[in-house]
Amino acid sequence: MSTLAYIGLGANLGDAASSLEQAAQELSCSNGIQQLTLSPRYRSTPVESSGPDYVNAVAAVQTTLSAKQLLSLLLSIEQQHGRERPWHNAPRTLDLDLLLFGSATLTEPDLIVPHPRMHLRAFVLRPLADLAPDLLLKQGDLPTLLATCSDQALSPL
Ligand code: PH2
Ligand code: MG
Ligand code: MG
Repeated sequence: MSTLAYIGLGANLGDAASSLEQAAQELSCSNGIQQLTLSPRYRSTPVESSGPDYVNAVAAVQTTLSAKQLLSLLLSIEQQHGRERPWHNAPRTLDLDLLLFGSATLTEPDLIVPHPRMHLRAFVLRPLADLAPDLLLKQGDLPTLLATCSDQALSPL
């Protein structure tokens, strides 16, 4: 069985734009990933975070992995890119967040899906809307949610 999942990509240390490209490439070549579409990339001001501007994008993947297996894969790719976690929301070389996994809702200590803050973040909603303009989240449609975070600076890269 194959599931359509959405993954948020972000980085604000090192060559963030190429880290995102490489991570998408690595993900698309991984076992259990059948298809990957990467959104356009955006530059965004840190939201409840610090350091340089971020580069953000979203990937849509078709996967035969379980949500847990996909999460492990994302963490291993972050590790390969030297991800460190010195404090909460610290600047990072690569962040890969599982946003949506089909229509699943999961509440586990290490994995909450849909991502609990995705509806509040323009750097997720904007690239997600590029891939899936008609997507409906529990909190509303993407244009309406985007309008509520129009104060978050975001520009096409
Ligand atoms: N990620 C965060 C916190 N804040 N801000 C921007 N602009 N982009 C991010 O990817 C981001 C953030 C937590 O993962
Ligand atoms: Mg994140
Ligand atoms: Mg993360």
